[in-house]
Amino acid sequence: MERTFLAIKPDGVQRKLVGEIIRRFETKGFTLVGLKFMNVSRELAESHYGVHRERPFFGSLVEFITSGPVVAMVWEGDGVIAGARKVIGATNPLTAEPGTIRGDFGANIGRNLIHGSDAPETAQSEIALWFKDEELVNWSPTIIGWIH
Ligand code: FUP
Repeated sequence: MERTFLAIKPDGVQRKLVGEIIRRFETKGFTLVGLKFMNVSRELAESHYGVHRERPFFGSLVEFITSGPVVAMVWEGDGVIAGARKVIGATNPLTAEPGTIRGDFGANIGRNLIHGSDAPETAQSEIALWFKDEELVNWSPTIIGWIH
């Protein structure tokens, strides 16, 4: 079963959107397998956004993600990597479709509420970066098998 890494960023936490955001993935039918509320070290932030190291916004991105606590999560489900990105919406909340998290609640590309892995390779490396194996819960809600 596919897994992805999602993180509610400091703006989502400060705006009290944690419950609303988690609800959207739950009601979609994805399964929560890892969750922690944490401050992000500069080292973790720089590794997580390493691909953007040369971009002009790298400094402010690291500053922002370390500015307050985040909700780090691992979710599981068929097609969850692309599916969660659909629920999240486009990177820029101003162009994100209504009905998506960023489209409904965001107004600024630098404050776009949530991160979601963009491909199987990044999902795997981000899960390993943010979570230890023993922090992930192997379980299935589909005992009677009607979702998947
Ligand atoms: P996404 O995968 O949608 O989170 O977007 P990216 O990986 O392309 O960008 C990572 C973060 O960098 C975004 F969440 C917001 C920030 N960013 C900017 O601040 N300015 C930009 O021009 C592009 C991205």
